[in-house]
Order: sequence, then C-alpha cells, then structure tokens
Amino acid sequence: MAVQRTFSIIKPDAVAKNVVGEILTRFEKAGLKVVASKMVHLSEKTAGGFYAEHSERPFFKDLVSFMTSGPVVVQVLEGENAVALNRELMGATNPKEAAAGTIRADFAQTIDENAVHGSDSETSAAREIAYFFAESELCPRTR
Ligand code: RTP
Ligand code: MG
Repeated sequence: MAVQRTFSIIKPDAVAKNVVGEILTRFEKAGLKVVASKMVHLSEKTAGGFYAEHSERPFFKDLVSFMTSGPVVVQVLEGENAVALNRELMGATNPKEAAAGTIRADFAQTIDENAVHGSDSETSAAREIAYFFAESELCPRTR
C-alpha cells in the first residue's frame, strides 16, 4: 500500500471540548503526519458545499448548522493507507456504535456531533483537500 493523503476535520464539538491536541496525538501515534492544518469558522456556503452530497438528506440542515456553530480545525494527513487508517481511528459515524478506543467513542456522544470527519475514499480525499487547501499550503514531510 502506497503513501496516501486524506482530509480530516476536527468538528466544532471537539474544538469546544478542547481536545484538538488529543485528537492530533492519536493521528500522530498511528503514524499519520500532518502536512497541512488550519483553524477556520465555516460559513453556511462553505459547509453546505463541502457536504453537497448530503444536500437532499433529512439531516442536512442540522449538519450545516452544527458545522458552522464554532471553529473547526482542518488538516491533511499523510501516511500508509491514510484514508482507511483515519476512518479506523475515527470509529463508526454514530459514536454509540463506535468501537472502544476510537476517537468518536471517546470524544463524542451523538451522531449529529461526532467530533471528526475523515474522507471516505481517495477520490473524496483529493476533492476535499482541494476544497480547503491550495497546493502551496501542503508541506511535504521529508523527515
Ligand atoms: P463524515 O463525513 O463527517 O466523516 O461522517 P461519515 O462519513 O461517517 O458519515 P456521512 O454519512 O458522510 O454523514 C456526514 C455527517 O452527517 C451526520 N449524519 N447524521 N442523523 C443522521 O442520521 C446522520 N447521518 C449522518 C453525521 O454528523 C455525519 O458525520
Ligand atoms: Mg462522510
């Protein structure tokens, strides 16, 4: 498996709980390297555009409202099998169903406010990275 990049969001609930560092530590301990990172307060337009694939779903309005409720930290993570590895570290979408020791099991309580986002495929990762970062903001990690 080659080195991949994936896109991650530490959502407003986790930022409010002050666990940004603890979540980043989990990525780092699992061997993922941060190659870009910034804190942003999403506008409705940006959040809605990011989750456009869910625009017809019943939870879309609440999702956009939650994602714009406070700042988030967005990052690009790099490593072997990064997309699947990040999804494994995050746990199931619903924290109540997330495996013990995963980020969502440890830092979230509800499906609506579930601490983190992670790309679900390499194709999504490429689109999501480009949605938030210019190529010049990605910092190759040579050591
Ligand atoms: P994410 O995109 O945030 O990483 O989460 P995911 O892939 O695990 O889940 P996805 O199906 O892409 O849904 C995106 C976000 O929408 C909220 N959601 N609510 N109430 C519901 O049934 C429901 N389903 C999804 C969640 O916050 C989920 O993370
Ligand atoms: Mg998703």
